[in-house]
Amino acid sequence: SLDAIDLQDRCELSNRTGMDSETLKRAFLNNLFYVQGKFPALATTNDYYMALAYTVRDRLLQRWINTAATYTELGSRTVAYFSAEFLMGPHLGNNLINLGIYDQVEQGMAELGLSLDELQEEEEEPGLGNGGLGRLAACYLDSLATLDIPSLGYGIRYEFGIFDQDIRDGWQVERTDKWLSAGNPWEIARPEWSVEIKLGGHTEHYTDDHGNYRSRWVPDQVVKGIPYDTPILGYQTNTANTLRLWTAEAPESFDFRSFNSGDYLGAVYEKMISENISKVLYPNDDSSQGKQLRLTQQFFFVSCSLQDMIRILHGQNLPLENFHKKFAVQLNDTHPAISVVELMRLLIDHHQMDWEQAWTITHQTFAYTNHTLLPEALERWPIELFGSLLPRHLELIYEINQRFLDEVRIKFPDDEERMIRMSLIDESGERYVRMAHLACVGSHAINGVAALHTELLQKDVLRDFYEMYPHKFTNKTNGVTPRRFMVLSNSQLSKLITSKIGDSWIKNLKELQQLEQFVDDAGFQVEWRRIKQHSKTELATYIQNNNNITVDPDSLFDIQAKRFHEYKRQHLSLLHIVTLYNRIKANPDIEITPRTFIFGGKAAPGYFMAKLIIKLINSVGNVVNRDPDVRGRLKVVFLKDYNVKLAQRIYPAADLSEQISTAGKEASGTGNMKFALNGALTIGTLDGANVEIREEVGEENFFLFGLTTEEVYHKRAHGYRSRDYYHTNAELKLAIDRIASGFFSQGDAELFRPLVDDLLNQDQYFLFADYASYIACQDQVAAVYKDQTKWTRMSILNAARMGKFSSDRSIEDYCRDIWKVEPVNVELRQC
Ligand code: Z15
Repeated sequence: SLDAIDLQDRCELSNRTGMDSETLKRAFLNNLFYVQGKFPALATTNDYYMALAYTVRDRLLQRWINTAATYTELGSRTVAYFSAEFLMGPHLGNNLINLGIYDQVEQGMAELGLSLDELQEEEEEPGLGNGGLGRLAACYLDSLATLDIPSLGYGIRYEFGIFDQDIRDGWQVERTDKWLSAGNPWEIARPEWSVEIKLGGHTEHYTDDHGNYRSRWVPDQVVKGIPYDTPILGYQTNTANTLRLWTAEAPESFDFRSFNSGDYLGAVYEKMISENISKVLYPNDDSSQGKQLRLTQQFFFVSCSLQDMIRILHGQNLPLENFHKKFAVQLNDTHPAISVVELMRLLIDHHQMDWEQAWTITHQTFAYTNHTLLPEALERWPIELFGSLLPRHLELIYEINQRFLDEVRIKFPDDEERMIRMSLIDESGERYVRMAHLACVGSHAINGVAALHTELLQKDVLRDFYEMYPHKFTNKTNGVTPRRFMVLSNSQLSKLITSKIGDSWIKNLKELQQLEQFVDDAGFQVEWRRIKQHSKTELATYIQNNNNITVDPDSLFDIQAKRFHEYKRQHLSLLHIVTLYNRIKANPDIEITPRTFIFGGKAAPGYFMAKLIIKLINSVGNVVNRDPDVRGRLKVVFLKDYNVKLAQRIYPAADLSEQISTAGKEASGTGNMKFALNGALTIGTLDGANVEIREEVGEENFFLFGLTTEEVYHKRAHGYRSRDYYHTNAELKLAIDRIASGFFSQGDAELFRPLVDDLLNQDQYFLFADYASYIACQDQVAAVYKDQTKWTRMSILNAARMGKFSSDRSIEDYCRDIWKVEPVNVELRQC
C-alpha cells in the first residue's frame, strides 16, 4: 500500500528535496529532460528557466504539504486576506532567497554555463495589481509566511494583468499582459475544489416546514470558480502558505442546457460571458470605475472564497458557528466589501441561521482597511445595477441598513442629517450603495495605513463612523518586505550590512540601527558609496540599452517611480526640471549639481491628464537631453513599463526619492519606504507615511517642503488662486510660459494647454502654492550632494533607521490588535 513506502526513502530517491549544490544541479538537468523534454543542445533560455523553476517548486511543495497538514491537524486559526489585487512580482528569485539557496543555485548555474540573472529575466511577472494596494498585499503575504502565521490570500486569477506600457512618440500606449502564455510553473489548479456562484435573477420568499419565513435567490446565471494555488514560502522557515486565486468558467451543466435545446452558439456565448469575469484587471489605481463587470468580479471572488472557507471549516469538523473563531478576514479596501452581505446570505439562506447569530459571526469575522481619502476612489454602486446583479444582497443591505440606522438613532437622537450622511444608501440624487459604509458597519475593526491617514479618516472621511464606533478604529502603518526589496534586489548592500551586524536584521529590521556605529567610519562610507555607485552604473546601462540615453553615474539620480496621478504631482518635479533648464539657458556657465531625473509609472488608460504628463516628461527630455548648452548636466529619462521587476533595479540606484504628493492626499505610500531602506534620501511633503519616515530618520536627514494638510485645507477654504503665484514668482512664470509656448512641443502651443490651463485656473493639487518651497528645498539637496561625506552619512542613517517600516512589524500589529492570531510552527515530516 501507499502507506508502506518508506517516506524517507522516497525523499532521497526522488532528489526533489536536497538543497546542496550537486543535488540541485542534478535535479535541474532532470527537469530539463523530463519536464521540458529537451537536451541542453536544443534548450532555450525559457527551457532553462522552467527547469530551474520546477527544481525550486519541488522544494516548495515539500514545505507546502507539511504546512497544510499541520494546519489541518491543529485546526489553526487562520487569516484570510481578501484582495482584488496581488502584485507579486517574479517568484523565482524570491523563492531562492527564502529557501536560502540563492548563492548555491547561482553558482551551480554558473558551473553549467548559465547566468541566474538571465534566467530570472525570463520570468513573466504576475502583474495582478495596479500599484501600492496590490503590492502591499504581496508584502503582507511574505511577512505572514515569514512570521509563521496560518494564512490564505484570496483573489482573482486575471488572465490579463496590468497592461504592458509602451511609449510611442512620447505617449503611453497600452498592450495586453499575456503573463500566462509561457505557462506558470508556480501554480497548481485545484479543480476538485471548484465552487458555483450565482448572478442576476430574482428572489423568492416562502415559509419553510417549521413555519419560518425564508428567502431564496433564483439566479439567471451560474458561474464556476476554479481555484489556482501558489505557495508563499516564508524566509528561513518551513511555513509555506497559500495564495488562492479564482478563475471563472462556465459550468458544464449550464451549456448542456442550451446544447440540448439545440442552441450550440448560444451555449458557447454563455461560456464566453462567464469567462469574461476573470479576464482582465481594471487598470485604475485610486479611482473607481462603476462598471457592472467590476462588481461581478468582486462578488465572484468573494463568494468563491467564503464558500471555500466553509468547506475548510467542515473539513476540520468545526461547526459553522465557529466561523469567526477559525477565520479572521481582512478586507483590502472596499473591493471585497460585498463579503459582509455574502456571508450573511450564506449563513441565513443556505445554513438557516437566525439573523442575530449570523450578524455576530459576520462582524466578528471582518476587518476593513481603508487606503484612500480621495473621493473619486470611494466605491458606490447604483442601486439599479446592484439589484439586477445581486437582488438578494440588496434586500439584505436594506435590512442591515434599517437595523444600523436604528442604532444610530438611539445613539444620536434627533439628528436626521447624521442618519442621511451615514446610511448605507446614498439618496441625495441617483441612489447608490456606499461600500465604505457597508465595510465599516460589517467589520469589528477599521484601520488606515499611516498615522496621518488614520487621523484624517477619523476627522473627516469616516468621522461619523468614528463617533459611532470609536473602539473600531486603529492605525496600521504600512510596511514593505526587506527580503524582496533589500536581500534580493540589493544583494551587495545586504551583504555589506550582514558583514557588519550579522544577518538577523533580515527578520528583525530594527537591528539595522546597529549600523549607526559605522556612520562616520571612513572605510564603511567608501563601501556604502561604492555599492550605490555600482547600482547606479547598472541602471545607467539599462537606460542606455532601453532608452538610448547616456547618463552619468556620478550625477545625482533623482527618481520618481509610482503610478501617474495629479495628486502625486510628477509635474511638480517637471517644473523643477524646466526651472533648472531655464537657469542654464539664462547662464550656460552657471554652477549646478549634475542630475539625472528618472521617472517610471503607468497612467490609467482613461486618465487624460496623467497621460499628458507622461508626454510632457518625454517632450522635456527630448529638448533637455540634446541641448548642447546643457552639456550633459541634466538628463531626463522615462523608463517604460514600471513593474516589480523594474522597481527592483530602481530602488538601489536612487540618490533622491521624490515623495511630493499634496499633503493629505497620499494615504501612506510604500515606495517611499523602499527607497529610504536602500539609502536614498527623501524630498517630501508631510503626507502619508512620509511623516513617520521623517520622524524615524530625523528631520536633519529628510528634505521637507510644502504646505501641511491644515494649510492646504485653509487655503482651499479661503479661495486658492494659483494665478497669483504665477504672477509673483518669476521662475515659476518662466517655466510655465516655456511649456505653454510650445518650446517643448516643436512650437505646438496647443498640446500642453489643458495642463497649463488647469494649473493656472484650478490647480486643485496646489503645485503653484508649493513651487517656491520645493525649488528652495531642491537647491539645498543640490548643495548637500556636493558634500559626499555628509550625503553618505545621511544615506546610512536613513537605511539604519527604517526598521519600523518592515511589513513584519505591520503584520505583527495586525496579528496582535485585529486578528488575534498566533504563529504555528511547521516541521518537515514528509516529502
Ligand atoms: C491603491 O494603490 C491605493 C489606494 C487605493 O484606494 C487604491 Cl484603489 C489603490 C494605495 C494608496 O494610494 C497608497 O498611498 C498606499 O500606500 C497603498 O494603497 C497601500 O496602502
